[in-house]
Amino acid sequence: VSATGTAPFDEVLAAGGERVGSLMQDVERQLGEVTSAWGSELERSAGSTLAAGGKRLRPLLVFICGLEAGGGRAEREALVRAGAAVELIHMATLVHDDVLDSAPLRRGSPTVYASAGRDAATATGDFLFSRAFALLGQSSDPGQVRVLSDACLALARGELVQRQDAYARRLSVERYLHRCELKTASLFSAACRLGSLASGRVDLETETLARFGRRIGLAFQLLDDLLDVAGSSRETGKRRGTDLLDGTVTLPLILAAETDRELADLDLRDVSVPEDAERICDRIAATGAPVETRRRATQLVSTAKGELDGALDPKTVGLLNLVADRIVDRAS
Ligand code: GRG
Repeated sequence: VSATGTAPFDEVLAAGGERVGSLMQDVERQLGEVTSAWGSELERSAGSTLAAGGKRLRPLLVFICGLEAGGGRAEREALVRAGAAVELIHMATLVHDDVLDSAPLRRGSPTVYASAGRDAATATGDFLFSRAFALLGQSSDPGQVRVLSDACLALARGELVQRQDAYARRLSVERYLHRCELKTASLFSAACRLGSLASGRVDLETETLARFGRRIGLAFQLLDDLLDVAGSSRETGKRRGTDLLDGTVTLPLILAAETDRELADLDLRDVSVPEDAERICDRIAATGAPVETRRRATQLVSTAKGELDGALDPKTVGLLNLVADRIVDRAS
């Protein structure tokens, strides 16, 4: 299993043509301005988070779902603000998540937590979060702010559910999926919804796009959890088994515990060093759980794609299908 970096989505970018490409460039500029205008201390902490890159998948979804928007300056600016706002929220959650997990590495580089400390990292996440809303607040549509704040509520709830379920001995698949919906699918769905709203699509299309985002977001999290168990550190930027060390129970472990007695009796509190976590990853990999996790993610993706057919213009459908396929490829 490998996570092949940003390259798969570069292909989507190329297929999106000049318009999507230039919107993505504008987002990078907008993200750069967010930190550079606010003092050297912050530029150092938040700037490093920005410089570490990332796939920029959520703004890409905003722009694909916003393809119908007019080409005028106001429409472009509204789309770029929405794309940057979604990415800023995503980055805020990563910075906060790394504080909560005391994580040393993110995207192959030291986390803000590791380089600047807990307090500075918490403040950096708060800053990124606030800038997202300041940007989106410039939009004339209060509905967009509501979409983003609903997604943020879901993200925070997802984190709380994850804390509540940490080290759980028996976690149901339903409870796990509920957490993934909240902590990941909600922001994918919001990205699609924001692009759709900015381009003035009718409600039916917006709902179709939001559902698509939710399904591929859920698949994305399942595969992300699979990569934590079965991905190579060279490609994920971190060691295998970090979730196990944090006490986070994910689908590969839940499914593996159905057939492996030792895993069923496992208490994650006893897993305290990376070597132990990697040994458990090997044990999970020896069951059918990774294949079943991938099967479920692939199923979600094909349902998501199936619902687009005939519901939207062919160009949007083609690009969204490509995003969906590349999400699956990332962990194959
Ligand atoms: C700041 C609103 C707010 C809430 C904080 C910490 C927290 C509550 C929520 C955690 C949410 C979280 C970290 C979900 C994981 C989502 C995920 C799969 C991240 C990885 O996304 P990629 O692979 O990252 O798109 P890159 O690095 O490519 O940008």
